[in-house]
Amino acid sequence: MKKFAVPIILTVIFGWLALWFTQTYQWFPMQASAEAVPVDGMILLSFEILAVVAALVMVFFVYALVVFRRRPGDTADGPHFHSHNGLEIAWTIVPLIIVMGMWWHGVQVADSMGLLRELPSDAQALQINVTGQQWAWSFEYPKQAGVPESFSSDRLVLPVDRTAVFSISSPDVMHSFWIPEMRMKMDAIPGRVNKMRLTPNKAGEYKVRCAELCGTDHAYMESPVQVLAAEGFTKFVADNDISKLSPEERGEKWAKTYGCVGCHSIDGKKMAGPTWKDLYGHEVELDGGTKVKADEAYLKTSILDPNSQIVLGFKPNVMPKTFQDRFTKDNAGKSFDEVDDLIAFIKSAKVDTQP
Ligand code: HEC
Ligand SMILES: [Cu+2]
Repeated sequence: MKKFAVPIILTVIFGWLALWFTQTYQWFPMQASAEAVPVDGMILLSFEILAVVAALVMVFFVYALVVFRRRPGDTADGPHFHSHNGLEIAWTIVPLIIVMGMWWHGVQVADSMGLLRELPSDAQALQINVTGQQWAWSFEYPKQAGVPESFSSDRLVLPVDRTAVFSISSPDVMHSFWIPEMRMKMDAIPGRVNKMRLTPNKAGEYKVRCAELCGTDHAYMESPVQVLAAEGFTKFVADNDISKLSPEERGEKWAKTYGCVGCHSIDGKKMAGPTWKDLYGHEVELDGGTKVKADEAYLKTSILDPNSQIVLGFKPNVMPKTFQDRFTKDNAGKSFDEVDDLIAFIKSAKVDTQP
């Protein structure tokens, strides 16, 4: 036993140092949701266990390298050892128990967040439909307590301390909905709706990011998140009352909520799609050489049937072909036409008068 005294003392010292570092270092961004606490607890617990295991392995490893190194002139074989059954059983059973414990803890946390089975629905919870598409997020607030009329937004605004249930989907490829400060992350998968619940508990400004590589502009696929006190949220709902907007203002809103702005600029910048600046009333050169005038009819066809005319220098099948369906589905019983509104907005992206 005496020959193990030094490595054991070293292990205790280094294990303690590693543990101290793990607990002192700021690993995480701020905690802005109730879920952040158990998530961080789980990560920290595994870091702590890893710190102790790393100290144990590294100390014995370095100790053996140094103390049992071959001395000059020593050409003999080392002494022969037999394995030690007690030790082997111990280092199989102990890690097994630790890993099973971590697994059970993880299962409990996942279940408490409603990831393993559908939780009983919470009447107070705010329901929000999230769409991730190439390369923008949009948020639809269906009619419910506190939301007299459904509306959509390119910003995610949440009341503080009220649970929000997100129904997340995608019309094109896989994306992943993630607000780092709130920890939880959920994939947006075409053809299905994934649910995630979060209770933001700190007012402030955050960002939704896309955490699943989804094409050219994946890195820019982020949207602002605002967590507001209850009055601020009520005001946000009132500001989104569509009946108060002009067609042009509505068009700007659609361009954001339907993610057009992820591919089209109004300031001349070339993105995945052509800019809308100076588009209306001007000639557009199409793939194949024909020229057409960008009048209302042309814009309408471009929006509803994007593949019918491809602008020179751009690719077909980039612009989604699903807008017609989404407009009808989202705004049933509406008194406006999204396409007319969008055209009004595109028309407003005129030449600026600067020299
Ligand atoms: C994923 C990227 C993407 C999104 C999102 C997108 N578009 Fe496009 N759009 C394109 C591309 C690429 C083209 C050029 C190829 C073509 O003509 O189809 C285009 C072409 C157009 C044109 C013709 C432009 C011109 O210069 O002649 C219009 C108008 C248009 N889009 C409107 C919209 C509207 C309105 C939306 C939102 C409801 C939208 N787009 C969403 C990529 C996109
Ligand atoms: Cu994405």
